[in-house]
Amino acid sequence: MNPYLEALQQKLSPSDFKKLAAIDNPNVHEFIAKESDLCHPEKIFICSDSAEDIAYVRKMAISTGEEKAVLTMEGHTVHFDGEQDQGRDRANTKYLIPKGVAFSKALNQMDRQEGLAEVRGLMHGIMAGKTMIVRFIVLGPANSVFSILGVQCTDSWYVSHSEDLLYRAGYDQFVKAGPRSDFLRVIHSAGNLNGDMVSVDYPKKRIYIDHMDNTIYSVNTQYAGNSVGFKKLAFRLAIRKASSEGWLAEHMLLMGVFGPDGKRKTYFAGAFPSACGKTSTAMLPGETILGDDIAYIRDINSTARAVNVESGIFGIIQDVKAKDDALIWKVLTSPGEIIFSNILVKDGKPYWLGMGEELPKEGINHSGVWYEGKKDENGAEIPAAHKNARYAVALKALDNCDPELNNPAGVELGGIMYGGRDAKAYVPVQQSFNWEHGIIAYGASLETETTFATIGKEGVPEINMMSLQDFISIPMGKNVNNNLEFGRKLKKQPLVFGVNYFLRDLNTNKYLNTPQDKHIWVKWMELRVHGEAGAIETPTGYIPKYEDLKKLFKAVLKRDYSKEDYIKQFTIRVPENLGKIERVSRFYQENVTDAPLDFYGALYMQRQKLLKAQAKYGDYISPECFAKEGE
Ligand code: SPV
Ligand code: MN
Repeated sequence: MNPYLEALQQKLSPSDFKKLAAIDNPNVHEFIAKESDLCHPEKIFICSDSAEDIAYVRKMAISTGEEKAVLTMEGHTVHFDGEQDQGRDRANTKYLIPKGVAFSKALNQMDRQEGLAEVRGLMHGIMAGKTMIVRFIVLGPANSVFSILGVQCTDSWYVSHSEDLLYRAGYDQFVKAGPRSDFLRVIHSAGNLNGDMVSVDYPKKRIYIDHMDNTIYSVNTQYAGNSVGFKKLAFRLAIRKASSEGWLAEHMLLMGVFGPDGKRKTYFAGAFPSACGKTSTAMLPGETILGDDIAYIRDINSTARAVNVESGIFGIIQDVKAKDDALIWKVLTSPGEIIFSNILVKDGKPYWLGMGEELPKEGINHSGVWYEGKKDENGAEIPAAHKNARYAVALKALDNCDPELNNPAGVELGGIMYGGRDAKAYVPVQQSFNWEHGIIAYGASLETETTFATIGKEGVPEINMMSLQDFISIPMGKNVNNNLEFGRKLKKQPLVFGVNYFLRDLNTNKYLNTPQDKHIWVKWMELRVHGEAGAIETPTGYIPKYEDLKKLFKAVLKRDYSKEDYIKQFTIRVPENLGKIERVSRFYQENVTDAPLDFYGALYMQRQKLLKAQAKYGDYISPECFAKEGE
């Protein structure tokens, strides 16, 4: 027996000891022993992913009160996070950087030794009297070139239960793998909890990423984006692994889109910052969903193939309505395993903002007993439910879950889309001139506004490179270059599209599209992949022809699409686009020392094209001007 296993024996029941000993990997035992030494749990529970162990995790989440079984529907529970713990915490999430290593300035970072001392100091003895739960997960389908193994130690039954809904079980994979060290490690503690089982030490919340040891530390937080280690935390480590091995780890949805015959299916990946339409795109009615958050993409036989890293959805519930979101509505209102978070509960029923029903005037929410008009400690009114209230559910609960979800070879990508909250510049959908142009002008130049998914002010415009800004763990220029290189090696490159669901009228400030319109854009992309729709060349990319969209609007949404709407939506706004290029260039010049030359070259080209068009047609150019040029 290795010394780590021996040291752990006293904290393990005989059956837990047996489960851990079956994993013939001293590196695993060492990690658990080290974290047990640090956190001093009273007991350690090893989850072997058996039905019995999984049921036990769920039972404990409820019996400890981390999840409340107050909802009438079978399988539904609710978890509440603290008022200061309702989103990903950018300020307290930092990379630990060894001395002498350079990292892009825009990335939150600190000295590794100092960070380790601080966070390990905060975690010292933090699990006294509690159980440390050990979970084994495989990211991506099992037995696949995509698979990455991960271990998490946590004292939260809620976190552990969430992982059952969101990830593929990995215990057997660890048993099979034998001794190896290339697995991701996460150590999490919710810290001190109040009577409602909510983390209270939020001033001491820390999420630190130590890539030297492939380890993530997360403490004094429960919000899943900060605590479910296999989500955005392991993602940061996967980005580094991908970078060193020549593949891509992306903040992307994966979906299947049917062709006009209803049979041909083409797969798309899509990068959107949080709360910018990623999940609702992946769930478009009549299409199939493979994933809504994180994808790994590899070059396999010179084609781009992708898998969903996860197997569930941690989705925003605000604005989910019976009429517009029939698929997920059905899941959320039927029996089955779901963890709701930060919603309002009244008489055993869940309520959320924008659900299309009148909300009760009182109930239980993240603030405890809630009543209309209740104020927080700063005097601000507490809404019935939090904007970032969510649900966790396994993908297999959805009727339109794609059958390839667990295919070890992934799916071949026909196209990739990038979209942010861009009120002013980009048209609703456009296709890049080529791979490089798409990666640079749509991906690396992605601009958006901050949303409620992260703690802090909403609506602040920012650059969010490939929607990865919060997660990127390698120098930013290197990331751009990795993407460029990845595509250059492919024989069959996915087409690259830019989408913008948030374009507003410059005069009235009203949105120019309805949320349903995104369905038309993806259907147009599908036709483009198969050469079945034309396009008009503009300075920023190829845009759709009116006639094609008109047909699609009629066929898919049963709506008439007016020429007037088309012209408003697809007018090229030269001053706004020049402004975008300027902001993007400035951001990269100030923050990114290693941006490839191609990056500035592509922006320069786009600027020249815009200036040339401006000289000829003025500031706001109807798509019809460009259509005529092409004739
Ligand atoms: C996001 O905010 O991008 C999410 C939710 O997908 S989480 O990262 O878990 O906060
Ligand atoms: Mn996300």
